[in-house]
Amino acid sequence: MPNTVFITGATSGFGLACAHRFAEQGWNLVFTGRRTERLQALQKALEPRCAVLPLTLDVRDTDAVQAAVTALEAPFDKVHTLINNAGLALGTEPAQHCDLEKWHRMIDTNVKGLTTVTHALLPRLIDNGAGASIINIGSVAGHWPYPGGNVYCGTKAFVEQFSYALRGDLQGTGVRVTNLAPGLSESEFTLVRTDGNQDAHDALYAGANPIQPEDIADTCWWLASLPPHLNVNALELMPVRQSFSPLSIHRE
Ligand code: NDP
Ligand code: 8X3
Repeated sequence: MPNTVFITGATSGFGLACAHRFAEQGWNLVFTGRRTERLQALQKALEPRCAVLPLTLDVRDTDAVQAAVTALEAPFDKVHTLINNAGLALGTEPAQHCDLEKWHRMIDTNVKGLTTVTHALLPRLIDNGAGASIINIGSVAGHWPYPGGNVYCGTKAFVEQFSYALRGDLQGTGVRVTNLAPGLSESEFTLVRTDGNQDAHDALYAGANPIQPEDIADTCWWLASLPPHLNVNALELMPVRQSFSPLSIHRE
């Protein structure tokens, strides 16, 4: 019986690429997102190759997440890998000019949504035992703060620390946990962050040879298919053209 992967946020970017990557390997797929038409298109593209279950789901809706996980039936009931990917950044303004509603939306999605999905799926992952994996999509923003990152950086720092603590709790169950922290990656991320500003998207990625969603999908596949005695605790990836900058000093 093929393994099952549960991917949140599979309507674009990393999650979509992961769906294709795991389908190529013949895994059963449960994939989620809010945009039903995109989930249906993905189902159509993958179905001949593997068993798929598209779920229109907002990870902020706790009841809906719990109900969807409770309702999982064979061949999707045993979940071998969870890719906690659904997430977003909203805005690049300094904290003092930010919209509180956007801050709350990031926390509700990146922190509460991710923990809700994890909580719901833990019993099934533990049931699977050795070799099961939780891959949490953190970010370089989780430990490299930058101006305008404010709450987004905070949510990804949560993902990192939650991943380590979860790993501690899961000691003895065989379930692995990884904080996968990508840097600059080309997806719909910047369009979402800037309210659909195509110029901002184009300017950010121009000439930077950024990470592509397929790179992250390959990495997730590598993590999920490692021998069951190995756990990658943390993995930070950047494009070669992205690096560090000096600390800033304000002088009077
Ligand atoms: P995309 O915007 O391309 O994809 C985001 C996905 O998350 C979409 O499928 C979207 O689906 C889903 N999503 C967002 N909000 C919700 C919600 N409330 N409920 C369910 N699904 C939701 O961006 P990326 O692929 O780049 O981002 C994926 C993850 O990677 C995010 O967690 C992001 O923070 C992280 N990341 C991104 C980096 C980058 O530079 N791009 C770098 C490091 C980390 P839908 O809108 O249909 O609900
Ligand atoms: C996305 C990467 O540097 O834009 O998580 O915050 S960054």
